[in-house]
Amino acid sequence: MVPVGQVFIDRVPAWLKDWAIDTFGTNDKAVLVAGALIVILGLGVVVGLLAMRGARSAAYALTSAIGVVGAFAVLTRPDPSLVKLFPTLIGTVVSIVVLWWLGPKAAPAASGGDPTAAQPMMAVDRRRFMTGAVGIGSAAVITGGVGRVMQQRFEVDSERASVALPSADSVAPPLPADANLGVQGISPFVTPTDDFYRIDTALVVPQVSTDSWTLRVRGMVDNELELTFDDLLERPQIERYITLSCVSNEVGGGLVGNALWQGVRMADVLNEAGIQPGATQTVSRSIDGWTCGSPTEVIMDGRDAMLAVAMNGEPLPARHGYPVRLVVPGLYGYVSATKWVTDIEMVRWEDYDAYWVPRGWSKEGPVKTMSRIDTPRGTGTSTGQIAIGGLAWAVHRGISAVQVRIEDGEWIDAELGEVPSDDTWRQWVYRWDTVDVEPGDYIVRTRAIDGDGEPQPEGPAAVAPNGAEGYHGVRVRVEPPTG
Ligand SMILES: Nc1nc2c(c(=O)[nH]1)N[C@H]1C(S)=C(S)[C@@H](COP(=O)(O)O)O[C@H]1N2
Ligand SMILES: [Mo]
Repeated sequence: MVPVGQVFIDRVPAWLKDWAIDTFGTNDKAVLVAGALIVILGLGVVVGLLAMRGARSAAYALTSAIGVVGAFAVLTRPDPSLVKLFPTLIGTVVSIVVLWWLGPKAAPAASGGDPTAAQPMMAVDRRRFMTGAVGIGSAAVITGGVGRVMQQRFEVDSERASVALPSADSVAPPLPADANLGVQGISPFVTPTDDFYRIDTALVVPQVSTDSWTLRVRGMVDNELELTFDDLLERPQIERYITLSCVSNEVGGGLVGNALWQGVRMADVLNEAGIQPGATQTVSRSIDGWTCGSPTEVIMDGRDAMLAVAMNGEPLPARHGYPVRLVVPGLYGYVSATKWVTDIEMVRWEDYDAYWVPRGWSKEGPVKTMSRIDTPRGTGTSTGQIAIGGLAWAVHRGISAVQVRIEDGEWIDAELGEVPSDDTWRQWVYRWDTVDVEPGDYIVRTRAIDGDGEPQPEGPAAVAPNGAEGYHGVRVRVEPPTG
């Protein structure tokens, strides 16, 4: 079922996927899994009905067809293996055995000459059918990967716990004292790993062991490289705070986070491979076949683009790309942040379009300047001094100012938190004194100005094809003063 779902994810038209993400948020995978279970159960019922109606060969044929589709889905995934075929094969065989088991017992009843016996025999058949359906359903669910996935997850988690990370040769600039302004409701400057958003096309988180992991660097290079995980750990390590954001993040949304990343500069590795002239695109591939294309110029321009092995001081969690992922400050994740990366190929810009490009997203994806209000949010009401605050980012250009506007008033500068570099988001707060403000509802908006003095685009623009634009606004209710 997982491979069938994955093939579905990779083939569905972009509009359907966007609709699913809009409707179900980042729970779209859970919905897909639930949907697939319902389809499997539905097919089970059809098979059962065919068997009950005496169309036994049709039941066998449908069961086998489902098996063939499942096997096809497994075999057309990247990295097919016999082990991955087992759940499908076992599921199909179990289903056929159940059908066969239902058969012989029903047969004597059906051949009995007494027509009045048909009613009770039918009831027995139903009971048997229910048992059979439950059997088929359980077999599908159990062999469908749940157990296998859990088991593998635990395997990589325990391996991850024993990875010894080298200390960084170039440590992150120290976190300024007021990177966090201490305002309740603003997301912390460093996003705790467990709260960090997750976006990828993988239905099941790939479990990649450091023992089997290698990174190939190939294509338009003078010397192909193949690095093991140990090779990577032996190289000079940098450690940097970098804000990562998703092109699908709506204005005011949460598909953005800031972490302390550790790893090896991509430029060091690519220089060692020797980039040939004209290799304007750096294509990276994940073990699950997902692909990503970044401008080589951006990766080589001196910024801290890295092959990351750690996040917030620990080996990457499986869901964030263990054992190695890319992080490139200033580019949206879909054009830079390949998780479970195993392959880098240098090609010409015009020679290749990565995963999201034929699906309607721009080939280039620089992060757009954005400011978000974290507090107040929702229906809270306030009196006196109201702290309006949040985060703003223009990754790699930096934030020089954040402004707030109440209704159609003037833009007022907010107070800014300090940052360790231009590659992170920045906290801000505006303390609105409402003592002389008429009680009522006010729309409060924010915008940022980047490090080059460019104001945030007013938009509005949708997330597709290259990132949302617009001023985030919230409604703030000012209450009459009490006492
Ligand atoms: N292998 C793989 N890497 C991937 C993706 C993916 O689908 N597969 N999605 C990218 C996108 S769109 C984003 S926004 C970031 C998100 O990284 P995170 O899940 O660690 O927050 O990962 C990027 N890397
Ligand atoms: Mo993304």
